[in-house]
Order: sequence, then structure tokens, then C-alpha cells
Amino acid sequence: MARATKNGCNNHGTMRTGQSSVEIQQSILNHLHYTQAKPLPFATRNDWYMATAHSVRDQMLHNWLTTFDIFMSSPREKHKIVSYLSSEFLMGPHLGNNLVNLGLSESVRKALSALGQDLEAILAQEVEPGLGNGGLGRLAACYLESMATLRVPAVGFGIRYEFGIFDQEIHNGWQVEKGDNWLKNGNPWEVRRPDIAYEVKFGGHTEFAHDPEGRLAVRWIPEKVIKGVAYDTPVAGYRSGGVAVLRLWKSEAVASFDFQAFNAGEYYKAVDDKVLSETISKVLYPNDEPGIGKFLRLCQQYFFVSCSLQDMIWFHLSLGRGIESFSESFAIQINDTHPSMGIAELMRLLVDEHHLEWDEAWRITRESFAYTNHTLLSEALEKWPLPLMASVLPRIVEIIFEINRRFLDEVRGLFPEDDQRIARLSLIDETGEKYVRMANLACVGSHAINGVAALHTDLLKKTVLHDFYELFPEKFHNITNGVTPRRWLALSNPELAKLISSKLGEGWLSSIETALAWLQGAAKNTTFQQKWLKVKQANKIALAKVIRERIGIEVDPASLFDVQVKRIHEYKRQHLNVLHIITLYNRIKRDPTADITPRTFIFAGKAAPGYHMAKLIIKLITSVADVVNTDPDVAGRLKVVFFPDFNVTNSQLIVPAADLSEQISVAGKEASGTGNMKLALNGALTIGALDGANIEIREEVGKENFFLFGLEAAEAQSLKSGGYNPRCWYEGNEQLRQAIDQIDAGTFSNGDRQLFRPLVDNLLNRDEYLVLADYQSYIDCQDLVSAAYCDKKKWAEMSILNVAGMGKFSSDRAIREYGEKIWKTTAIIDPTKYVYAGSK
Ligand code: B1H
Repeated sequence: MARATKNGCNNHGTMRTGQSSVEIQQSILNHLHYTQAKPLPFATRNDWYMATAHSVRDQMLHNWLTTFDIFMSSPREKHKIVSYLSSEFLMGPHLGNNLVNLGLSESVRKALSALGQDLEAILAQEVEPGLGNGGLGRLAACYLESMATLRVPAVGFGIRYEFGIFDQEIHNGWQVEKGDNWLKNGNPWEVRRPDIAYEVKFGGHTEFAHDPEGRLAVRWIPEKVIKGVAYDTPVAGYRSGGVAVLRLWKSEAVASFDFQAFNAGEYYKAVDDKVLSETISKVLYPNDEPGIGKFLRLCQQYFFVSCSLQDMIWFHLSLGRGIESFSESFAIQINDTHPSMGIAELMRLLVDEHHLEWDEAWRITRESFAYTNHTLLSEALEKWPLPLMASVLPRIVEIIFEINRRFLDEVRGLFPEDDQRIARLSLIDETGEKYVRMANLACVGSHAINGVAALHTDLLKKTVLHDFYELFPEKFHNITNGVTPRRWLALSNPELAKLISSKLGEGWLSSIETALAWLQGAAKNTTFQQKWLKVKQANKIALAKVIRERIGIEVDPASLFDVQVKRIHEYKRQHLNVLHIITLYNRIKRDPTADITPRTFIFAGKAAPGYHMAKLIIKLITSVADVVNTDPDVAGRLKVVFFPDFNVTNSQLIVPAADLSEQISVAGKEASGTGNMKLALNGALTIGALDGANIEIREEVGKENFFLFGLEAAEAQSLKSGGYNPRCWYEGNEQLRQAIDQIDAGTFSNGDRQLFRPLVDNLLNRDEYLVLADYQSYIDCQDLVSAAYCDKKKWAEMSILNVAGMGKFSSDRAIREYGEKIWKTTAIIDPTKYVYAGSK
């Protein structure tokens, strides 16, 4: 076996694309020796993972520094960096993706194999950083990867949560949350930068004081100061050499503890202080939690935007530029309202610390910021109780008041008599207890506002942001979400990617926007269809194996894999899916010889720990599973699986195996959805309502290749405003009544009639998300799905056409649109300057 040498495989000791397998082996051995400090016989699988990861990281750091050099030497007008501010980045496991993007998969596999290691086992060792709840955080990750691919200079700013989204276990059919200690084995991808650290103020009061130049200025005397330290993770672009940076802030105490403290009391106070300071970046909040006003969450939001903006200003000034040209250096995109305090914070930094006049500071702020809205749900629109915010961030509240005062003066000029409009537009909600409305702050302080799918943007203009649309129509844009085909096809479904390459040649993963459409020509080709179905079958067999091993349920890979994977929420209507399962079950019970297309229903998703109804829906799924899976009359034709702990890793396993993608939210509630795109990109057909991006997916793949059901958004709205009475729908539909009565009667809960009572009550008395109104349309549509699945040739054709239609949903397309419509950035980095050799 090769021996570690100090100088490793080349002058830098790094792994380069195009290196021989022997050189890569040497790099891995070096890291085992010098980074892990492990003698070979004692190296654990984690040591091998760490050594491999460090070797890959070397390559990325090299490209990153090259990116930086090229940036610094390129013409000044191209010096615009995208700052993507997000409280969540759901990156997924890094190693596999980095190997794909750097073109190193095969050479590393060979190198490891020569060292007696198996790449798959090493990949399985990685604990994914779960620093996000779902779609919003995963979108941020796809966008960083696309920016790196397109060589847009980009930094993602966020929080380095010590504990990410909880791990989910299922005990007795219920969700149980476990802490996500993702850092326990070390994180080889990040670089701690103790020299990049900023102080952030909390609490206290403000006063007028003279600054060093004798000017009267506001001074914030804080009660507490906390330090944010940068941790950088490079994000590799796909075969482009480009590297984006994910810069996450960890909170720490400003002063280390004082061992010389005079007495023990002070020493312990210092320890307490350290603990409190570190609490800010301790844990990610799960969304969908009822109740607002969480003190720590407010601190988190301010903490990370303050560090990020101070960092941007430092960099801007270090380029030798004046503060007044800040917006030429940075385009700041805020991912929902969570970072919207940045608008007030930039004003504070410019006015209080850099002594600009208010108007000048306001111009810079508005030119810099752009806001993406991700939700129409009124309960999800963020607002902070004013007293809480005033006590935690006194100076920020003063600035928000001043922004509001000036803004409302303008509005009054335009609509002098319209007090109601003014009350609606105000940044402060004064209808009862006072709140700061973060979406209003984001709209006023940004030059651009965008929704994430055409319907969503349209509804934003008509409903939640209507007043702002009337005021600033030119600010509104639609940018439909997209996902990266590298992780969501090349990495997760390598055999499908290979088959597509056999038709399209190499290179299509950089240009799926146009390239995938060429698959249309192959959709009717019998040989290609057979190969296509074979890949799907292999993916289903692989998933069936994992289901057997992890959950102990035997599923038939020849059955239709019907997949609903996403957060558990009433508006997403997992319970509508369950009603369909019960309906099929009843058909079998009525006539055990009934002709039923065999199906495996696969659910996965987390419920917010405090969201009781969502947790009850999980219990309903597992309870129906217990009955259906074991009833001899069913004879294995229906299987129901709740796959625990849905995360990026598990998603990469489930998505490629799906035949049918359930996108069944009630029309008008899902802003976009991105799971719908990933599933269709992997050849699943969609059953969906006209909601979010489903509408555009249907347009792209062809109406005949999409299973449409349910009310449209406008119909849903008018049904509700006309006094919707779910009980009428229940009484008028025998199958529906039977299914609901069974849930109520304890058929799925061993006779316990109390268990699902809250869910049944809710459906019969409120049914906010129109489950009962859409039931029959959904069942009829599912019958069409079952019939269609029996014609394998036709199904294969439809599946191919779905993938062929997915070009639009590439995150590369979305990033280009942001660049053109909002950021006005141009890709600056010359690809010829990279060491990247472009090997496979
Ligand atoms: C989306 C959120 C979200 N919309 C609050 N809103 C959060 C709201 O922790 N919180 O407080 C976290 C997340 N997430 C999703 O964004 C939409 O529901 C999807 O439809 C959309 O595809 C996704 C990305 O745009």
C-alpha cells in the first residue's frame, strides 16, 4: 500500500481533476495521516470519509481562491456579488454532489477501491447538514449551486445552527423528534475564520451623542454584545470551475472567560454569559409552529443579518470604494421576510456608523435589497410584537418608525383621504396589540419583489401584497422556482442520467433548459421506452430493499409507486390521499376479487413539533397502513408506507423510484412547490390541482401527460366565500361518508373513537382546505391513473415526455432570470483560468 508522503501528490498536496487514481490515493492517504492522524489499521470508516472529503475540499478551495483572484482582477463594473440572505440552507450531503460537479466520481471510486474502500459506504457515512425546514431552504441550496455553475460571484449568508431540523422517528405510529447533532463527527467541508468576526448589539437604550467629528448622532448603548464568527463552505459549480461560498455565522461570547476573575461569582457569570451568547445559533426553528414572538428567533434573525451586512461593507470598503457606491458591489436577495430586518440594519450602519444622510442611505438600501415572497398563507406572514422588538432592538425599531413615517407621508400625498389604505400599508399593525409587519418592511425597502410561480405572483398582486402592487407595480416580478438537475438527476438517478446521455450526448446537464426537450423525439421509441422502464424498475427495487430493511414492510416493485413526500401540513392534504387509500380498501372489502391496480403508497415528511393536527395526520397514515398492509383480503395489492425522517438524503432515494407524484394542495395555497419538479424530472407523472408551479409543469409537459383534478384557485375562493359547508359534501357522497365514518368509528384505531376525533371534527365542521369538496374529483382522477398504469408502453411515453418538459424548471434558468431582471449581474469569471481539466 502507498505510504503517506508529506508533499503528497503534487506541489500543493491537493487533489486535482484529471489526476490519476494513484495521485488521488496519495492525497487521501495524506489526509488520513496529517489531518485525521490515524495509522491505517486503526482508521475508521469516518476517518476514510473525512480524508476523502478533505481531499475533495482541497480541489474546491483551490478553485475558490482562483475565483477570487479572477474576481479581483476583472473590470470594476463587473464587481457585483450576489448576497443571498437566508435563515435556512438545506444543502444535503456534500461529498457525492461535489464529486459529480468536479467530475471526480469515477477516479475517486477507483482510488478508494485500490485502498480497499467502497465509495458507496464512504458516501453513506456523511451526516447531512439539515439547516432548513423544507422547500425554502432547499431552494437556497439549489440557487447557490447554480450561481457557482454560472460563475455568478455569490455568497450565501446564514446561521451555523449547531442543531438543524430534528431527526424524525416513528414510535407506535407517532412522530418522535430527536436532536440533530450533525457536527458530532466533525464537519470536513467548513473553514472556520476566526479573523472574520463582527459584534452585534442587543437590548439597552439609545441616546444622542457627539461622534468623534463632533456631529450629533444616535448612539445605541446595548445591554449585551455578541460576536458572530464566519464558517465558510465552498459550493462547487458543475464543471465550470466556479465556486460560491456559504458563509454561516456562529454566535460566541465577545470576551473569553476570565480565569483571573476576582471571585467565583464573576467567573460563573462569565460562564453564563458564554452559554447565553452561544445559544443564538444553537438550533433551527421548525416552521409551522403556532404562536409568534419567540425571543430567540428574533435574536437569530438580527444576528445573522447584522454580521452579513457588516461583512459586506467591510469587503466593499476594502476594494477601495466609497460607502456611497455600496449597491454597485452587492445585490442582496432576501429569502422571505426572515432577513428583512437587514433593511433597517443597513440603514443603521450607513447612518449611525458611516454618517450618511438619511436620503442617501435610503437610496443605497433600496438599490441593494430585493425580496422574494414564498407564501400566501396569512398565518405565515411574519410579524413581531412591537414591545418585544423594541426591548431587544431599540435602535432598529426607531429606524423602522422613521422609515414608516416617511413612507406613510408619501402614501398620504397620493391617497389623502384613504385612512384604511394607510393602515394596511403601515409597517406597524395597530389593529390591536401592535406588531411590526415584516413583509411591509421588505416591500418598502426593496427595489424588487418576486413571487415563486406564476399563479403565486398573480395572487400576491391581487391579495396579500395588493396595496403594494398598486403603489409600486414596477417592482413586481415573477421568477418561477427551479431545482438543480445535478443533485436531482445526475447524482440521485445516475442510470437515468446515463440513458439520457445516450440520446443527448454529454454536456446536457449544463443546459437542460434546451437540451431535455430533445427527448421528445425518443418518447415513442419502443427500445428506448423499455430501457427507460428498466431504469425505473431498478430504482424501485433499490427503494423496496431499503423499505424492507428499515421499516420491515415488503412492497412489490411491480406495483405503482404513489409518492407524497413533503412537510406534513393540512393545506398539502396528505389526508385527501389517505381518503383515497381507504376508498380503494373499501372496494376490496366489498368485492375481494375487484380489479385493482396494485399500488404502494409512500409518504414521508416531518410535522412541526407543535402542530398537533399534522402529527395526527402521521398517526392516521400509519394506522391505515397497519390495517391495510395486514388484511388478507387485500392480498398485498395495496401497501402503505410511512418512510421516516424525510431529508435530502432520503429524498434522493425515494424520488427516482416514484411513478406518481402527489401534488394535491388546495389551489391557491402552495406558493410553488419544488418537490413537484424533482419528481417529474425523475420520470414520475403528476396528479395535481392547479396550484403553484403545477400549472406551469402541466403546460410544459402537455395536458395529456398530467393528471388534473380539483377546484381552481378562483373556484376554491368563491366556494369558501359563499359559505362552504363540508357536511353537505359528506352527506351527499356515500363513499366519502363511509371512509370518514370508519376513521371516526375506530376502524383504524382498534376501536378507539377518540383518537381521530379532532381530525374528523375539523373536516366536517371547517375543512379549511376543501378536502371534502375535492374528494370525488380526486378519486375519479386516481381511477384514470390506475387505468393508465396498466398500459406500460403509454405510461413510459408519458414519463419520458414529463422529463422532456422539465427544462424550464432548472435552477440555472431561475438564476439567469434573477440576474437579468433583478440583480443586473453578469457572469464574470473566465473559465479558461481554472485548473479544472473537464475530465469525466
Ligand atoms: C415556503 C416557507 C417558510 N414558504 C416560514 N414559506 C419558515 C416559512 O421557519 N419559518 O418560519 C420557513 C419556511 N417555506 C415554501 O417555499 C413554499 O411553501 C413552497 O411552495 C415553495 O416551493 C418554497 C420555495 O419557494
